[in-house]
Amino acid sequence: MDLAQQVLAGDRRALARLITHLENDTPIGRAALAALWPHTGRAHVAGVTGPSGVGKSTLVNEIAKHLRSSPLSPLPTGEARGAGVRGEGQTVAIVAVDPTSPFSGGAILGDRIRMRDLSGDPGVFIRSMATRGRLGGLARATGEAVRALDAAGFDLILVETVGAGQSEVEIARTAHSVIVVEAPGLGDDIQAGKAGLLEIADILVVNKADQPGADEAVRALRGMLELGRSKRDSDWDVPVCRASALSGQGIAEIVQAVEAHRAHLAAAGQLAARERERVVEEIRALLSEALMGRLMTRLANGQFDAAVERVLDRTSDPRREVERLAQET
Ligand SMILES: Nc1nc2c(ncn2[C@@H]2O[C@H](COP(=O)(O)OP(=O)(O)O)[C@@H](O)[C@H]2O)c(=O)[nH]1
Ligand SMILES: [Mg+2]
Repeated sequence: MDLAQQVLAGDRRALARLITHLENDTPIGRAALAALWPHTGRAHVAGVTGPSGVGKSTLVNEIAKHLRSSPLSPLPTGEARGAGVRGEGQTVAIVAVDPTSPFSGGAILGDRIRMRDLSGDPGVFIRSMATRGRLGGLARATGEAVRALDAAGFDLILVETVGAGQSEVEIARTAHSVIVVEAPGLGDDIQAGKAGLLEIADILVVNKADQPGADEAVRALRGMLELGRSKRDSDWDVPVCRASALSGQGIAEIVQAVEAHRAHLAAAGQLAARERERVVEEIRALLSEALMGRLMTRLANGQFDAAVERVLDRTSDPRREVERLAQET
């Protein structure tokens, strides 16, 4: 059996290996993903984003636990899914995109410890994506890992990203449902508003509701929503949920909100629209990576560096140099 067949057969170690191949963009990874492509498009993908420390990892952990213990949830599409992942409850994959260096690794280690109580359950798969150099590559690798998990038959894929920086907002945006998490006491302003996260939110969560200031945070978010900050889908009323992930409170409501959002997307024909948006983003990202790669290999030795020097010594400007470089190849 090749890697793709192993993944389809429910082999978790093969799945982990495949994701490493996708991270490193190897020919084996590319071939396996191509073979898996016809099996993708069935999972529901939920992005979980927000500032660092608001409790996103704790929350996704609790959501997974909740789904594993509630077998009658309506989220699955009903078709027979990939072999080997059927169990009680829905199957859940968690992809944590961590912006910290793979060498500092602190947050990843913390996540591993927190998620330990889910390990051993074959219906849950947890993966931290390492940032190797450029964020553009990370967005591609994350998108591809999500497709691999989709083909492997997971019903729900939760993608955790820190909501800072354009690339990470992009990763979150390619989900079917975007959950933006806030916590009280992060300062006077709602962080999500500043980071442009409210615009992409389908569901808002004020986590750490056990801490003072939760009511104010909920009120502030509602106020911002009334000002029309969420324009992505005018037919969907963005719910503001309160949660205390540490104690598991409010998790059921969040799961219900995701299910309601999925049902809304399906009824409104929006699932197909979002799937199209995802594919557009995927092709766009791959195309720019491919074109950039091709351009860089075609440039004569030193041409790029010479352009940098000309811009630095002010005899030229960046745009002029880009036009020149693009023309010369
Ligand atoms: N008081 C309180 N602390 C929480 C809650 N949820 C998470 N935390 C804590 O907040 C810290 C950051 O949580 P984490 O899930 O790593 O946040 P992330 O950076 O958004 O993924 C950890 O120490 C958690 O134990 C909550 O509901 N209430
Ligand atoms: Mg985290």
